[in-house]
Amino acid sequence: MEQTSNKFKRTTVTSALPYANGPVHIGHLAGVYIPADIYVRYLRMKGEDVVFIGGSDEHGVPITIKARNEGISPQQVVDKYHNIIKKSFEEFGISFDIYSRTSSKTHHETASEFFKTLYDKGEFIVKTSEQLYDEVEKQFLADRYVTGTCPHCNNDKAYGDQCEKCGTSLNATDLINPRSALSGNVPVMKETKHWYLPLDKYENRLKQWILEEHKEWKPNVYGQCKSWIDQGLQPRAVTRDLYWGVKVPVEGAEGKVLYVWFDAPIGYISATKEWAEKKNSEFRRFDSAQHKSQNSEKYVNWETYWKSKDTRLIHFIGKDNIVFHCIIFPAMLHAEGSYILPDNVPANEFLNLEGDKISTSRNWAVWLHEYLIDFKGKQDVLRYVLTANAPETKDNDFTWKDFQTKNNSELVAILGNFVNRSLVLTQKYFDGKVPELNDLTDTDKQTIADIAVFPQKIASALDVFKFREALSEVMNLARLGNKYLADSEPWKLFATNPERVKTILNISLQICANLAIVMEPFLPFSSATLKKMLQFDVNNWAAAGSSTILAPGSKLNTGEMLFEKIEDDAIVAQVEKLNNTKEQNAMTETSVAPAKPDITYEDFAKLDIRTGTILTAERVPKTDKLLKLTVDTGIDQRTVVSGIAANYDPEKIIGQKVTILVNLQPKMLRGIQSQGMILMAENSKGELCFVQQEKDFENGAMVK
Ligand code: B3M
Ligand code: ZN
Repeated sequence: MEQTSNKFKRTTVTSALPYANGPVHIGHLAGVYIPADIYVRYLRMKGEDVVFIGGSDEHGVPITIKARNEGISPQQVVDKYHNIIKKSFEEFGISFDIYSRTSSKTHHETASEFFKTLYDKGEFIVKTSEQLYDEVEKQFLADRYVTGTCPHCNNDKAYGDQCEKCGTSLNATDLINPRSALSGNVPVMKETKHWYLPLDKYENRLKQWILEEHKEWKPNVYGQCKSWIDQGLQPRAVTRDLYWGVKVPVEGAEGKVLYVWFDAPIGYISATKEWAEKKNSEFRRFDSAQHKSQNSEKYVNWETYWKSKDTRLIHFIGKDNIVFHCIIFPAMLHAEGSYILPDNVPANEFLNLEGDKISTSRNWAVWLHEYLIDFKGKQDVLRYVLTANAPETKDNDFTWKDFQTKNNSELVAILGNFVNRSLVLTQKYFDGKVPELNDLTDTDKQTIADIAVFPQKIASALDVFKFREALSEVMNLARLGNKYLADSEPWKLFATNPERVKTILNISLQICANLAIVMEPFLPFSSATLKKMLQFDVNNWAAAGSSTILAPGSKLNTGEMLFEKIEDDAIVAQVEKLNNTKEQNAMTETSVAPAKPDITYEDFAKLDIRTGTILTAERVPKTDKLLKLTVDTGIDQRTVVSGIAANYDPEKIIGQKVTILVNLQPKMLRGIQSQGMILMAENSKGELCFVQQEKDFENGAMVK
């Protein structure tokens, strides 16, 4: 058995436990589950000892709120979504060794014991504080149970922990006009007692461990950790006044449960226990059926996967979970004392959808279970697009147009086309049998040498969690195949030199076999189809790189296609679905448009915005909306076509002070060249107003 490195004998891979208050969407897949699955499949192909843990996060306030809104119990909510999520992961080929859930008995026991251990060791501090309380419902209000007006954007439906309009995180006490989401009553302040994990006490250890010993972590992860640590760590409450969750197992804690972020990561441990139990009971059943003694070697012990120094622990998560996995959970494990800490936490940034933040509550998402129906059998297309576009170093955008392009011009035109040509030609010339290899030309030799280096190139990228790069190398191997075929033109040679064609097709088919192996972690369904076409069954990374995988004379299975073109109507249907969502949201949402994804300062600094004055204005003939303006920008006097005619009469805005973007690429509008854009504010009713200056500055002053 090969080893990860000298230091490690096995790997425990966890993927964030999705909240069971909604289905899984493409953001989850791109950020967490696809990279985790690629990584695990790759390790398995290398023969490594790896366990892949997943499960539903079934506690927390959002679940109780959903239950209340729908008039069902929290258990009914989590049952419903756990089943949808689990089934869609299975169909999508996320190859968990176990997909568990935090409402399981094992989990309740495990989380409870964990708390008890820390409690008995005296690791917690107890504090009494004042929290918002609903006197009608006789209940303390978690932040999510308080709504009110956001002090930043005036959204009157902000939650006590966050405003979903402007994205600011809040404390319930920040809200203007706070109300209980339960009764609508104004809450009062009341004393309550909670247990805190003193993160400050572990600060030095965490600092040393992350900032000194894990400089290799991804910059986005390392940077977030550093900023948390630099700000100084504070004790964190790990209990809540709530009825839904793992009961706090000590005296004087009636009516309290463990904070969901305390119990959820312990869910990884509980799931590992369940996996080991299940595996061992299968072994036991097998051994007793065979009348064998219970051979200890193959039996697994969950503790090895969490406590052995030669185990490597890796958490796949999204960026909003970094602090919990890099600071709080490690602090818990450290305080407990017998656990290893994660070796790496390759967190991803966010994936946006058609330019907007993905949002479960606003239904702005591509849901996995729906995709699996709308694009039946096309799991690998989504796996491909989300990996090629993975938000590894920055937020990225998913668009349906790009999905179609990546399928049609990459999967179909490069990978599928190469495989198809190799098989069709072999069918045509050699009755679908792998031809033998004859004398090699220099090009053949070079191609064989090139094939040999791909597995290592792909592996080096995977080893450092660069999944996009690894996938692009897989495609480069297909490109190599296409180029080899195109350059050697076997179709022109067959009449005069069939022996030469045998060699060319043998090498092409060996490239196909190599592709079938190295694409398995990324595109497991297509890899299986390709192996069936090539009639071989090797799932071993070490076999890749060879140019003698397929034996001459062996029969191929033609007639199948790896990928098919996606037509416009399928894409139009998806875009329409999103447009419907947008319309529905516009009807229910008040005033403010949702926040756009973050940009960098560099992005902003590219804009050259100036103060200016409108010198002339006239209607553009045959349009309702357009005015042709001459604007003095301080730099020059120029023509700008502006869509404000519905709101402003041309005569009335001559002399108007404006703010103008001057370095927008000129554009022809109704035969007039427009140079720049006047900045306008638009409210929810579609009314416009000028963005004005408070003082009368000269034209050309820069807006920064
Ligand atoms: N359920 C948050 C999330 O889905 C949370 C992750 C738990 S991982 C232990 O983003
Ligand atoms: Zn806000």
